[in-house]
Amino acid sequence: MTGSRRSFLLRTAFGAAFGSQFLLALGAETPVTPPGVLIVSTWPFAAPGNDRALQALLQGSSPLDAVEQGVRVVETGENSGSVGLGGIPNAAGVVQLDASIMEGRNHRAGSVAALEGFAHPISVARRVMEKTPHVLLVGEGARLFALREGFEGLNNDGPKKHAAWFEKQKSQAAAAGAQEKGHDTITLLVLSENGRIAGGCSTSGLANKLPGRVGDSPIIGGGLYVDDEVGAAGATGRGENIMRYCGSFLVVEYMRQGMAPAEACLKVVERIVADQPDGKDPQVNFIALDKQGRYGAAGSARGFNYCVTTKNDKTKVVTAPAATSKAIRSEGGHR
Ligand code: SD4
Repeated sequence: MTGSRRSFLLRTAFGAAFGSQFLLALGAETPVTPPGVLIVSTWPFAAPGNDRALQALLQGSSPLDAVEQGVRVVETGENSGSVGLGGIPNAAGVVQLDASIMEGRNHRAGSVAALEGFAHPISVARRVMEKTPHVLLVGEGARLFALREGFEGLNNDGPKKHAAWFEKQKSQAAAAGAQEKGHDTITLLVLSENGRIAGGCSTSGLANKLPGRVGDSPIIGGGLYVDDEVGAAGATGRGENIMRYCGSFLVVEYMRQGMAPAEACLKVVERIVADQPDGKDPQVNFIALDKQGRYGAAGSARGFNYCVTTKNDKTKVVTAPAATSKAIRSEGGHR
């Protein structure tokens, strides 16, 4: 069955059973009343970030400022998943953070990966975008750049812990693979009244990951993609299963072909699910908005909730539809 046919059937079935309110809750076809201000983000813990981003937009800030301010709130917030100060250590016991930021008007983007010793990787990512000719800085280079730019550092005992971990590995048969215990990412997308779009992403990634492991979040097109001509998309979940499909870029490209955000997210999730040889849940989730002010999301399993804010509505938590493919044997999200 094609994605659009499946989504048509889903819409018809849900519509008949629950009426149009439920369709709205799924972020289906209804655009926000123009002129649109729309903020969409991953997971309920992002709600304070949406509120901050809305406040910034209403005060006349750019979508890029709104994204940065919104993500920063979550990077310092309590119960913010594995974001910013809540970052979960890697196998060496060191927190390494990934983040990206992107503007849809001109496709400017900045990222940092495996950054140690800073609470706000989103701001360092923005500085990479604005102050360097590069898009992505990693590891020690990113850390030195952040220091040079005057960002306030946290206590960083990473080098000592890394050395101890690598020493220990030598006496063991093989380096341990990344053991996942829990992880969360904030991805926050903003559409402003004048139709400009921006997005940001921030996380420590997988718990107990190998030192130096980089997830999808700082990879433009993987964890985030923004294009004012179309819309924006972002991801959360197992980064390896997001970036090897260029997941967020693919969502935006499906929207460019005419799909609504909800349909485009589901289409990408279904493609990834169908490609898993072991039939296991790939743990991928996407959110998206388009320039008409529509939004949507989808997850490879049940349990993915996201936040939506408009100018007139308070931030609400919406449940994303899950993939329907038989390839998934277990359900329950990845948290
Ligand atoms: C990563 N995608 O580093 C991130 C983790 C995440 O919800 O989103 N968890 O793979």
